[in-house]
Amino acid sequence: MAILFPATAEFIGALYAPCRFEGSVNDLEVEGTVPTELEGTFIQVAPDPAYPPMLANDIFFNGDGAVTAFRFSGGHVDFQRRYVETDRLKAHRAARRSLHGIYRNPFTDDPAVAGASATTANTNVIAFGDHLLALKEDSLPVALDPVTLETIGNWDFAGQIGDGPFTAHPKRDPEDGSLLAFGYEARGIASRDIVYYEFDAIGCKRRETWVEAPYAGMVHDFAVTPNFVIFPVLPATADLERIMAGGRHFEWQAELDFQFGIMRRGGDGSDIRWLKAPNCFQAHVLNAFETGDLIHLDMPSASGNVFPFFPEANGSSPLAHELHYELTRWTFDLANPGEPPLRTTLYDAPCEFPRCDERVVGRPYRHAIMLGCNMRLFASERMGPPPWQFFNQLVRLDLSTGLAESWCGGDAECFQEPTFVPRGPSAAEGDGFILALLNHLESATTELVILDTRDIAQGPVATVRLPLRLRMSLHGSWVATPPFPKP
Ligand code: V55
Ligand code: FE
Repeated sequence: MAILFPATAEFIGALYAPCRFEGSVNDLEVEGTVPTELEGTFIQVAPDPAYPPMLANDIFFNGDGAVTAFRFSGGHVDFQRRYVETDRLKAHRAARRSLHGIYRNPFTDDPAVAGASATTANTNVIAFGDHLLALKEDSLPVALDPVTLETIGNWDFAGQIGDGPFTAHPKRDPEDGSLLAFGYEARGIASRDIVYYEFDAIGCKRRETWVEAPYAGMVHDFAVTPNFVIFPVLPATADLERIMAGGRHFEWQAELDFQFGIMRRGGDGSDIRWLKAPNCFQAHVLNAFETGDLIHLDMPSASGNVFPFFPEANGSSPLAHELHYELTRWTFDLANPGEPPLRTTLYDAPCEFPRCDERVVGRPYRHAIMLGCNMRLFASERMGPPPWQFFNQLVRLDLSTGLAESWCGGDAECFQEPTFVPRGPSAAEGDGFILALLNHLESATTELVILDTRDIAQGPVATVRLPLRLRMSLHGSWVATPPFPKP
């Protein structure tokens, strides 16, 4: 019996063919010189389906989480990759096949896994307390051993939170190391409930606040400032009847406003205020900050749906080139609560995977890094149209001047999310290094490039070669040594 992944766009090519490798490779090849300031681990996670889909096809967001760690020491880099052994993956391995149907629809799953945790743990991985936490927004985090990457299990913060959803984009408060997070659809599939959590630096829950969103839209990321949190609710909505009938979890609503929920961190949630913006697509938060009565929120935005796998009810979704993309600043005036947010453009070109220096989360700040896409730099005459989620530019934007510097990875290459590492504990904001995986579409190889923020246009100061290709991933972070030793 043949056992094959489908030859659909979701499973082929240098970005999307499953990788499925687990293991380690010590002392990777290095071109150039790895800065010795880099002492620590770059961790990230990719959706990487371990088994062909149970149904005919599947979307990128539904793959099993595979965590990669690059351990840096003394100019050397070791590589380690391991699947998160979720309850879902364990069940698939026992059956030697997938038992789950479509994305976040338990009504399409094999009855053998009914009621079990279905997390794929595939969206982000962070260090918190004694563990790494692999995150998927519909489920609890999954705790991993930081040294071996072995899976410990679903993580409810030692019983302090219920078995519910938990965002893949929690924030660390740079002031005290506390972890701020939330879950949406928090009282069941398609519910409008959002739960907000704060944990202190050692994981003791200090707040749990419940609010209701105006509609059951996706809330992929959020923003925090010293006094407020903001929930951006996307007009991609869940509907229980549709899901129970075996339909998609999310459907794009082209007539629905985008909504921002602004809530005081210290309150009971009753002060939450919902502000509308015209229909648009925004998933990731670069940063947010307060100045007096104003709150500023910076997010890449697109003029319409960028998730073709969550189309409108009639099945349609715009083509990528039909949309306008930019980095947007939304300014909310707390002194004029009736006013719609003021919209300004910070960078007028396609951009995604925005990151700031994590030491300025929630504070006034100056530097952004992100991925861009410039199709004039892409060899479409050789390559044809690029695959979904294609980024050939690394961009560093100075928000104080509006000036952007960039480096293009090549005429047929795609970056994965960049991560910023400060040059040292007392480095100025944004001064340090950028780490990013770079996939070469023609040779189907992957490298880890390291750029110096003082001159990114010159290209990498070091290129770390890998003896295997890595699948397109989502998010990750830098964990400085100490705390985690080398295996
Ligand atoms: C996103 C990714 C997800 C998901 C929901 O990028 C939203 C947005 C990788 O999974 O489940
Ligand atoms: Fe994300």
